[in-house]
Amino acid sequence: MMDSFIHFLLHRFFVTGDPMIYGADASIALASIGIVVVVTYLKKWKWLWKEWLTSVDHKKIGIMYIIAALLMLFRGGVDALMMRTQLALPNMHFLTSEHYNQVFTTHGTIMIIFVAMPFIFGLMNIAVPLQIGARDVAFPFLNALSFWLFFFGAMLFNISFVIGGSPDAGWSSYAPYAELSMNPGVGQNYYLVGVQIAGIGSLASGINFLVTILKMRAPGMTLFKMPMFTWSILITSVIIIFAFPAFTVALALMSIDRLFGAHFFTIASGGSPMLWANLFWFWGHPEVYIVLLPVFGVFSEVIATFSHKTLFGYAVMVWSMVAISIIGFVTWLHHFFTMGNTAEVNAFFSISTAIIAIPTGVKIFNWLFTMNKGRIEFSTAMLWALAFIPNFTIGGVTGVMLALAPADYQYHNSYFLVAHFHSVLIAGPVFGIFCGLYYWWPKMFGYMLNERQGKLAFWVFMISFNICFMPMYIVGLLGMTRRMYTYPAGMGWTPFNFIETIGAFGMGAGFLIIAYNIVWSTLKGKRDTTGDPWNGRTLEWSIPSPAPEYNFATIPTVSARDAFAVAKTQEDQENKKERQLFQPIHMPNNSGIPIIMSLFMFIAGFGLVWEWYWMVIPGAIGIVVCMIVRSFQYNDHHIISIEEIERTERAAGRLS
Ligand code: HEM
Ligand SMILES: [Cu+2]
Repeated sequence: MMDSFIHFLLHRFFVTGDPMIYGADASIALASIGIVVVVTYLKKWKWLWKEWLTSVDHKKIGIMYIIAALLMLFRGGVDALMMRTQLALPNMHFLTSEHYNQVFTTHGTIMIIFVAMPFIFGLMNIAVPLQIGARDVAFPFLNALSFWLFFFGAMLFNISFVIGGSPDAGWSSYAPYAELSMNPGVGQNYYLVGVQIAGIGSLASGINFLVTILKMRAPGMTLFKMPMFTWSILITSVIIIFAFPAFTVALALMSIDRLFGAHFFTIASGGSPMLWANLFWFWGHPEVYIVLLPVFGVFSEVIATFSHKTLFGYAVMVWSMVAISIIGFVTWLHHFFTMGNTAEVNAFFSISTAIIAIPTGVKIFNWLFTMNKGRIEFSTAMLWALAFIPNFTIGGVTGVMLALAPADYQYHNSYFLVAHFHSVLIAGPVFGIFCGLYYWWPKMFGYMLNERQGKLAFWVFMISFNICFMPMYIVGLLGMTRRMYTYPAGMGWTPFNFIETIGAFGMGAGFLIIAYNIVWSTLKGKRDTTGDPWNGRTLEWSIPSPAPEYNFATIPTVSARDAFAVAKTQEDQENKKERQLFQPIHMPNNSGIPIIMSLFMFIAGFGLVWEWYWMVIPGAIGIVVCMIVRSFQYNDHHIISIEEIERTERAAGRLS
């Protein structure tokens, strides 16, 4: 009994045998102990619980998303560097083939679902309510629940590499590779359950932000007076609501296959692996726009602000995003042109994919015209936005090349594809996220990130990005395929691979400079006392930095686009400094239920992964109990008095 238990622990439960895993075990243990010791020493547990872990404030939730995403970016980046080390030279023995499969799977999944998504959710949490003159999102409690579901989903996915083993069927998790017969063990279960839990949170966020933007705008802010970032989030929310259910269903069906012996995606008993491919990409392609449209919004704000001009072609920008979101739902099949569709079907999806380039190109011209004759200020945020344009265009053009179905038979699953999707995913979401971070950082924390360090990080990262990915296009055309753990010498690939690895480590260095910049600026950064460090155009810059709990002491009335830019010129003319009339403000109470309920989700999820139903049942009961408790909480608001508002506004220099 005891023997078999120990055997289970050493051979199935803990991942053993690899020195890198022991290193990871030790660093996870040390980091956890370190955090507990520091928080206990500083007596900060209560503060952490009351101010952060139970917060329903969109600004704090946004910050927590961004911290989590930065940590996940570190993990995904370490995965990337491990792959690039293995591929630097032919016949390397740094990773085994099994380990390499796990690393590209966790890298892809983490980068898309646990890095790009939470960064986007972070930025939208921080900026959208402030841009529309609201005091919070429509459903603050649900917003906290979304965050914690994302967080515990990510944790569940991440522990796989020390407990039980990582998934290894690729981020796209195709059947039959991902099915039980070919993929025994718990790794793939971690993918299915971890991503599912996070996905429920994402779907809830989509609903939350759709309602927030439709119902909570300040008086006078019609849809066509909204800032472009808010527009991008409105459209993204609609895409989330239509796309995520397909993924939810696909993950659930594959879980049923693996855990309960069904055959939805296996040929046995009449299942179909193509059903997985279709459901996955029906979510997966729109997902690309879910992480891309928001950064189009960020770039629009940043380019207008630092060109000191209003955005060129506002309505065209909006309609092109609407077009992208609709066409984005009829292109999914371009991910499997080579999997046996008829020529007619391939032709349809080839054309629809190429058509998407039109509205995207239109937006590029709008940004260029916005800068035309503008007084351009080369801040760090603006540099990221400027670099996005050429780098992203390269990804767009190579995407159109891949969209040509007959040609795709040549490029498909080669490094040309790997280079293409990193061109769009890095020059788009990653540049956009860094751009948004430098832009909104003062609004989030009340101090600026150092601009000199920021520019250094920008140049290091941007140049290294090109060193890393440009050779991949060539080596792909020379025949090197993706998901290949090693290659022989004499293929003509070695110099390209070596250069790519140098670029990858350069990108790692760029990221470390950003991390350094964050730490340095937290200690010594310039304070933003004005609330408007960039001479901003939208409402978030009209309130103090960081914004008070209630955001707006009085809800603004909006009469034009670029509401704050317009208000600033009028104030100058009339020079009015009249005393504002405050009203008491209702704000939602903090709640421990989102984090506790998500923890139960984690417990139930862990039980499902291991098929331990004695663990699933208490987890499920806990979830239901949380729901019942919540439904009896009638008094979930508190009131901020006029005196307190006056005190806060005076401290921020807004009242004399
Ligand atoms: C330092 C930056 C990065 C480097 C050096 C890098 C490198 C790589 C490499 C070497 C592969 C595996 C190629 C293969 O064997 O098939 C890969 C796959 C992938 N990467 Fe990255 N990557 C980086 C950043 C990103 C980012 C930011 C994203 C998304 C936002 C991303 C998404 C993906 C995806 C989805 C895959 C496919 C995984 C699969 O085949 O299942 N990567 N990356
Ligand atoms: Cu696609």
